[in-house]
Amino acid sequence: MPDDCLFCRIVRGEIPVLLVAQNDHAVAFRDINPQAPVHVLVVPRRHVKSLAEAADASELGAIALLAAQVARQEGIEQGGYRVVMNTGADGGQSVAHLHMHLLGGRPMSWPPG
Ligand code: DGP
Repeated sequence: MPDDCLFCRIVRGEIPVLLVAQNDHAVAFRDINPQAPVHVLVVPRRHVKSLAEAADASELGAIALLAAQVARQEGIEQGGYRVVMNTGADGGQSVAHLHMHLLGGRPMSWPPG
């Protein structure tokens, strides 16, 4: 739990966010720079740098299930949505604390940029 990790600080409540949901393993809050009508980040409470360093299947499962719960809460389950885990430099990861993007509320294109 590095003192200077942005998402650790958010998990500890040191930086205000629009909280959407939480469980024992993960916290969901609105992205500061939304790329879709619904854009929520789901992060583990525990510091994990990225998916490449993840080793706890129940923690990863909790993140994915919280994203699905938020999709239901936000009313985008029926229309569909996208989850993304940018990982490392080529993956476009800018915050070094594992996070899942939940994006929805509009049609998504493929391939991503
Ligand atoms: P990524 O590029 O995949 O590492 O995504 C990081 C996301 O984090 C990016 O979409 C913007 C978001 N973000 C960065 N700083 C903050 C912040 O202080 N608050 C919130 N709510 N989101 C942030």
